[in-house]
Amino acid sequence: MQLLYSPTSPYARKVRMVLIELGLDREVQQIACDPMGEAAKLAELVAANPLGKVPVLILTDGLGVFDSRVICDHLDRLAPSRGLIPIAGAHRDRVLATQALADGILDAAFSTVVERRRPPEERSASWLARWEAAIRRSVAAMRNENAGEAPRDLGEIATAVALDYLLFRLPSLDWQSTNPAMADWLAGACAWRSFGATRPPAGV
Ligand SMILES: N[C@@H](CCC(=O)N[C@@H](CS)C(=O)NCC(=O)O)C(=O)O
Repeated sequence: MQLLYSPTSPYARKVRMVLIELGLDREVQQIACDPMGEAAKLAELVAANPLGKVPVLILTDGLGVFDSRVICDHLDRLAPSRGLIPIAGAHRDRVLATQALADGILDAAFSTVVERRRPPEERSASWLARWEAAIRRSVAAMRNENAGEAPRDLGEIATAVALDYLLFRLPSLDWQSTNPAMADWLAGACAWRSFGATRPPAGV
């Protein structure tokens, strides 16, 4: 299997953390690509995912599996003994809803990053304000037990990825000062091996 990813993509980071936590990282060749780069260099990416987005997992039969939630579900079924997604019941709903909240923060944050790169006269102040409000409400809604030595489930992985992406790309939001409990939780999550091994490169 191959994973097309970008080192700065938080959605790809979630998948890469899942690979490590499930002990599958050696079975998947990870190939870096820039989805926002030159169209001519993206033939392999768009062949695997017509949306032109990373991450994409290319299975041994050539099928491109996307998006990150579908990839995580696929990988989790390959390693049922570890299991990051509960098989059924209210616990499953909670884990998947936690992932959805974290991914929703990423959607708003990624849109903000892209919007801020446009010329000032083309930026939409109303969309930027709407995304910021959604991020602030969503971080305020986050709850977690103390971070253990390793993530308990996919919801915890997605939460750590989303909060760290905000620090990486939108530090001026300063979500920590209004959410100190989640800041403490993230400080604990920083010790996870999968978190440290997938940090985005500085200065990109
Ligand atoms: N919902 C998708 C989002 C993936 C996504 O937006 N990836 C970004 C990189 S962080 C991308 O490839 N963007 C390229 C584009 O929007 O054209 C997932 O969970 O995989």
